[in-house]
Amino acid sequence: MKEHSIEIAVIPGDGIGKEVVPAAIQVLDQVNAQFGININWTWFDWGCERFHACGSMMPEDGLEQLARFDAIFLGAVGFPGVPDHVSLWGLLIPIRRRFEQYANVRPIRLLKGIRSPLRDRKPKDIDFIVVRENNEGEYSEIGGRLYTGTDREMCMQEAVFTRQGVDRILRYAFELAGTRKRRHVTSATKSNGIKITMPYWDERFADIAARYPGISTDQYHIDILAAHFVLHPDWFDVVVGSNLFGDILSDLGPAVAGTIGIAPSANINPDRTSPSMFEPVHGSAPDIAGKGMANPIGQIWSGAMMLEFLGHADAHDRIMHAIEAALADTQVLTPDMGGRGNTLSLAGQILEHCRRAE
Ligand code: GGG
Repeated sequence: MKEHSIEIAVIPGDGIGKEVVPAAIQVLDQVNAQFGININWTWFDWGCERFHACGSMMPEDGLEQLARFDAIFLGAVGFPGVPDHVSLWGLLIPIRRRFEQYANVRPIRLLKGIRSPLRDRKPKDIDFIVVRENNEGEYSEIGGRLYTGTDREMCMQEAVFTRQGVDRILRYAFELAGTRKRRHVTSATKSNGIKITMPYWDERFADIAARYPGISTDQYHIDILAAHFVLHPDWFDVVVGSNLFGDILSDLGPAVAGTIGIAPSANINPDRTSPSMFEPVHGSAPDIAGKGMANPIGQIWSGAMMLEFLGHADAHDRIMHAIEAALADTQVLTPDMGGRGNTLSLAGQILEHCRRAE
């Protein structure tokens, strides 16, 4: 009987996405073969080049095409020549929304072998997860412009916080904290300045927290929270924030852990009613695209998260061990980590460590 295959949609997208995705898939294929995981990759050339050729980032029925897959493996979106809001709202955001990938899970760890810009910080000091609300909040389509081109020109955009949307992301954060040693959730707020939606967020946070008595909590306004990420990264375990706050914190977090180049993310549909999507936190990095020097770890780690989500925790662990082992070899580190290696040499070293682990 033919073994069941896992169907993955691959969208390398733009810029360095086209470099790190194939490098990551080489590693994943190696590990899949070791664990008998049968993955069938289907590639989609959607992105800014397609936009220039056809006028849209993906075909009209793109979301319908993706719906049949078990997961989506995405590289990066955006390139000069297409306005960023056009590329993002033409591909990444519709996928997150249509498939109710409401939990954007972004682990932050100082890996052994990477130097943090924070003096004296060690791997044990930086190990937390940002849980970003991924379907509503400040990323809204409600608003518009009036009197364009006149001196009365105006624009406005409404943030949207629904009871269902806020409660489900908070519950997700508390459930996740319940699986971790420290069992602590921090809420990112700004209820002093943003006087309607953020007090509501705080109210829902207090209400949901009361249902998880075994989990400790705190909350900070986003401005001082950003400072604490730098000064006290060891305070954090699970940090939950709105779409915008979570996005900003999940760039800052990896930066204090050495480089955004290693940061992975999972856009999760927790009910598993539609495919979830796995992508590095970093974008398409046009400044280094085409030079072969992008750090492939964010993409590889995202692939490991995908395998874990699909039920293969052992494959995830093997990749993570291989990443950490590869980081011991300073020859292959990419420039963002202070080395002279490149995408292929680093991915190759990770592949080699996966091979040796068999
Ligand atoms: N790796 C996907 C990507 O290109 N992310 C860049 C980005 O700016 N994303 C915006 C967002 O996550 O809201």
